Amino acid sequence: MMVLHKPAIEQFSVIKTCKPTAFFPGIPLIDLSKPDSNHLLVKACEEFGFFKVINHGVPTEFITKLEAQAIKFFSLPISEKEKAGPPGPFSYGNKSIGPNGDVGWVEYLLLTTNPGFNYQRFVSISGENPETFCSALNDYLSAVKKMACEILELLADGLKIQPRNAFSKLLMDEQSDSVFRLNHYPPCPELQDMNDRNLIGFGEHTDPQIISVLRSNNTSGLQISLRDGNWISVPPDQNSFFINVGDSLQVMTNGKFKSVRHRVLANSLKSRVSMIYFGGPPLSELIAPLPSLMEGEDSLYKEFTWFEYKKSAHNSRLADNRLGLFEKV
Ligand code: GA4
Repeated sequence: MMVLHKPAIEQFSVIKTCKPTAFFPGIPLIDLSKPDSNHLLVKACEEFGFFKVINHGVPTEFITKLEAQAIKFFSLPISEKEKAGPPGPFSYGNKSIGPNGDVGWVEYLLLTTNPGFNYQRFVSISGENPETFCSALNDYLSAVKKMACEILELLADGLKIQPRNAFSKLLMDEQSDSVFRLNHYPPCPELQDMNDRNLIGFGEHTDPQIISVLRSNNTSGLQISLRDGNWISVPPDQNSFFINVGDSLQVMTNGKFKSVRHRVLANSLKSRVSMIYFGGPPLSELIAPLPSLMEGEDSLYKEFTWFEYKKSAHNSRLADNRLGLFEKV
């Protein structure tokens, strides 16, 4: 019998073509230590739904420690990593994203950040003392959540919303339904011979939550879609955080802020490792425009709880316009 040895990439079903774009120089850069940052944040959320923050207050040590743990985990043999669970909510996943057939050139760990969640099942397999992983995770998550809340409070100031914790209290709530994701995009050497073609690491989508805080190593790949629909490449910066407006914040601002469509392309030579905190509200929270932002206008959206939105999101494909179902016609 003849055996065909196709290169792995050709067997892989997610190759898409698109022209590579040069790094975009115009990503809003917000210095959180500056007094005018609230207005710049509002402008960035209106124009891009995306920005980069510096002077963020998250200790470098917390970032490097967790990244080292993540790299260690992803370096394990696949059989070991798979012990962290089949793809599904809150476990290890490889190539398969979400429950509806989406795939990408990525492997990941997806964890809930709810208090009391037992991380041991995921981390005890790294051969390391699970306490090391857990404490790195907890240190990182509390610092990043604090920064996310600071940003949401500055946004409330910039929008003249009272009380200033109108958004941040949803992340601070004990019942906050937030998620944390560690992504590893392995290098794909075959890409070097494929002019003008790219491999999708994580397909285009918007994040359903309120706000997402992303940190990656110095490997490129992240792209965002501008209002005109053009895709631009975000220059990597391992010392900064990138912030995404999520669908829920779009609704709470009655469309004043737009959630950003983004995706990640695989790199031919370097591994990309990213860590993303998705700040979400409690499941029972009604997601609706804040009255002070309505200025006599009607809500653009039907009323729904975060539970309802999340359920609907989990029935959707990654690239779907999830908010479309909740827009008033
Ligand atoms: C996109 C943002 C987060 O990564 C995520 C993703 C979730 C998943 O991986 O399970 C989803 C996706 C994300 C939205 C649509 C559904 C659900 C995959 C998917 C196809 C964890 C989230 O909250 O929503």
